Amino acid sequence: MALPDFLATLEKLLTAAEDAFAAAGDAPTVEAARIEFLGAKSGRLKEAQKGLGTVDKADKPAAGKRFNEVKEAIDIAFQAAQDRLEQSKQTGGGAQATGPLFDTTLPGRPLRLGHLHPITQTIEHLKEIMGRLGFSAAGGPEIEDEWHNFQALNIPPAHPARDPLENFYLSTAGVTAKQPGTGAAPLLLRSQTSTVQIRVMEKTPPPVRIISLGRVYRPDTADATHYPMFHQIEGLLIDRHVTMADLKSVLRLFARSYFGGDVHIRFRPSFFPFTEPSVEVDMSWNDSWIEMGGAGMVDPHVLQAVGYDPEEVSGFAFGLGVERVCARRHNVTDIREFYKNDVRFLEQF
Ligand code: FA5
Repeated sequence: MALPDFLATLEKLLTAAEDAFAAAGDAPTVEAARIEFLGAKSGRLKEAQKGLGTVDKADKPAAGKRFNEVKEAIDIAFQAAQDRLEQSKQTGGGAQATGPLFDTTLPGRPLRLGHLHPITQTIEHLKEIMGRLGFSAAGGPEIEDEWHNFQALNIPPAHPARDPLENFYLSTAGVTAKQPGTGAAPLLLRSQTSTVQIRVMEKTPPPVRIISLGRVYRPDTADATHYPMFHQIEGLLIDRHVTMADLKSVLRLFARSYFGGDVHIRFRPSFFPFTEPSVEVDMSWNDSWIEMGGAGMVDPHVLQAVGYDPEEVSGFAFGLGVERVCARRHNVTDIREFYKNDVRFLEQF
């Protein structure tokens, strides 16, 4: 068969099939049209396919392509007829109408209201408590440079805390993460909110009395008390004649306000490069002790790094884990629960 004749046959077939499926108003008519055009044994499309075998070899690709297009178009027309029937059945337009699907007499469904995440609620609560003690909130970036995350905090280049395995260093355009201390200026996701101490002191002359609450990042394996992204509350007070007694008083007041009167607080000797002396802060509530964070008197090297005179002023700083504080208060035994996004857990707060 010549190509033009074959193509003309296909066009006629397509028009007839589309008309038949468009006109079919019920299931038996659609089925009859399906058998007529798409029937596997003697459907008209099958017949047309036989003609394809008689087209000249050189014209076969063009003929085959159009055949496939026509086949697809007829399939679509059939599918559209079926969908139309199904829809009319559901909206009551068809033979098997069962009444309106939407019952306007039913009461409305109540909207579910969300609420703040427990960690956000805790952050707001901690800000409010510390605000009453005269601390105002300050912030800093989560992507930090080594000066604010380490150097100004008296953590020298060779210090193990700067190890790439202990931090999330970033590689950005123009700044390459390199082995710390090799002269490049890498950026990293801040590993502690103590960075904000530096940023505030660089800009503000003493006295300073701030807290900073925010996200920090460490490549820690997640377990019941660790998560690679967590939140810290940092406190910093710089003034004349500040002592460890002030630190302990503030932390005790803070703990009492957050947990209630029956909380106990204890300091264990510790080490942080940016405080001297340094302590770990544990809190006990409902008979068990838990490490909440670190604290200490700001090291004179840090005061010097931001241009303060250590002979004139002194101060204390502390950094507590927000997830741990929140978990302790609400008897959550695994901080990973905060980040599973399980509504059954979250809606309890
Ligand atoms: C620090 O981060 C110091 N910057 C704290 C500090 C501030 C000391 C000011 C002195 C002066 P540390 O690494 O211990 O310290 O972390 C503080 C607290 O953060 C921990 O006690 C714990 O409550 C919490 N924390 C640490 N790592 C994780 C983690 N992976 N997941 C959840 N909480 C964590």
